[in-house]
Amino acid sequence: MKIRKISFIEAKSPETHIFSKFPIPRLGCLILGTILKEKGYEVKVFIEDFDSPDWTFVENSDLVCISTITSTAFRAYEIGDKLRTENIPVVMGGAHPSFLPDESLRHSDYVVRREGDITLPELLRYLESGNPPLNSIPGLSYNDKNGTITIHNPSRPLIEDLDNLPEPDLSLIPNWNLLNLYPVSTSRGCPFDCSFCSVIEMFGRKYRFESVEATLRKLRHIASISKSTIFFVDDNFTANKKRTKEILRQMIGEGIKRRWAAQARTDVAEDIELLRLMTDSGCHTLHIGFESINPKTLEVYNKKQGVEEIVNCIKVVKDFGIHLHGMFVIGADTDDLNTVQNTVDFAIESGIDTVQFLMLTPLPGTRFFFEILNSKRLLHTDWSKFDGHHTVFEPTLMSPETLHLKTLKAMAKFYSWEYIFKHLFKFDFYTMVGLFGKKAIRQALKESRGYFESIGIAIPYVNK
Ligand code: B12
Ligand code: SF4
Repeated sequence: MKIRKISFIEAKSPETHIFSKFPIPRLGCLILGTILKEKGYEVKVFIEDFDSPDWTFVENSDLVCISTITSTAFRAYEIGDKLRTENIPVVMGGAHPSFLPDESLRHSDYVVRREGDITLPELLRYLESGNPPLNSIPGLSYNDKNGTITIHNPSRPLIEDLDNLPEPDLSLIPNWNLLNLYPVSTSRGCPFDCSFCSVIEMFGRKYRFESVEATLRKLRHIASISKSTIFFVDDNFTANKKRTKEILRQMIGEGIKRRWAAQARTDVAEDIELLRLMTDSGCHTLHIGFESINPKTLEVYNKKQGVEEIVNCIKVVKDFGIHLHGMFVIGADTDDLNTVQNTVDFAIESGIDTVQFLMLTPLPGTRFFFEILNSKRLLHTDWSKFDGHHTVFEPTLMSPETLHLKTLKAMAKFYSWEYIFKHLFKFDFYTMVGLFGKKAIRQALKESRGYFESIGIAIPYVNK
């Protein structure tokens, strides 16, 4: 089979989330698209959250590659089903197909499990020349010729040297320069092991990072082509502080002073030199998974961080003038109604700039998923609701409706009019997040009754 044109689609969720208005592509489609472009294919990447795909290009492609997480899986399947009726081969990858490949294979021809950087080019070689044979490609799942037996080839070891990967070419996305945030990845994996997180199963607990020089090469290039805020999508940008400091020192030294944001843990507050370098190099916001202010829940999550560290982190980071986006996950078996209320009161009092109160979600591939499955507490498998904004399992100390409504109301309490007015004079990206957050929560509250009715739970009332 001759392959020339390839489309990548990052499927979108039918539901809105706090960042819906400010889409950031995941880097999967972009890295894979760049690898294939460098091999001479004509590639386009469509991020549905950002813009609707050019269906003429897609339907004239020789191969369509779809990336999906759990909440976007049904949309990915809808696209896969449609294209396969047009006899276009479909490959799926990402966090959801990696853990439920049998399900994804009902809507695609091939599933690439976990990292696709080597597996996908090998699959292309097979499709074009029959070599290497399908059964020798690690990390690949597919159905046999009759479509009766599903074959899962052994897993592929994770990539050792990230420096061998190309810089993702954002221009593969039509109108890419309209994106507010420019995603950059400098590492993969996370040394921690939180019970609800799928990153470790996907990318491993070994923290793999590219060399300082490779990161700097990317940053120099980005600085020359885009003015957008850089968002380091690494799960923990400061897991190796010595390396992070070196990157920041060089950014400052070379004058690559850009506004940037990153994900980190509370331990950033223990390193004043690091925080100083962050401020001096343009750090605007740190996204930190505080997860809970209930000490028992932090233990259940295996977060390896205490409430004192959270309190200290907020104070120290804010003293450095860095904005904080705090992420909290509510609904552990140790959480009750008071936890929800205490969490929002804490977030307001502590001065965190923006928050996400996510409902604990059993994501396929995680320890928590198996725990909920085995204890038969999963309410349904409508994956579109596995987005942290819906309760999809039976909590222990609250009803599902209580967890759902009270968490949404906690978000509404945080993004109050008082909050909006306080931030209005800045009118920056985070004011916009606040404004949009308020609107999205109101909508989510409105839809709550319909959601619970659809799963056979009647809720008596939903007030504003
Ligand atoms: C940046 C980010 C965001 C951004 C942008 C999200 C977006 N466009 O979806 C923001 C902050 C908005 C966000 C929001 C959410 N996120 Co988020 N996010 C990430 C993060 C940190 C980095 C993504 C990234 O670029 N990774 C690096 C690239 C290289 O990895 P990749 O895209 O997965 O691609 C590799 C493989 O998966 C595979 N692959 C991927 N696609 C394909 C396709 C084909 C055809 C092939 C062959 C291979 C392949 O090959 C790639 C290269 O090796 C990940 C964690 C992580 N480490 O991935 C979480 C992560 C993706 N998010 C997650 C979640 C749950 C969410 C939310 C639902 C909740 C929330 N946190 O608010 C929302 C939903 C957003 C939506 N799309 O609807 C989960 C998803 C797990 C799951 N099973 O669903 C993750 C894995 C984090 C976690 N803790 O578990 N997120
Ligand atoms: S939640 Fe964060 S710290 Fe915990 S395992 Fe996942 S990426 Fe690592």
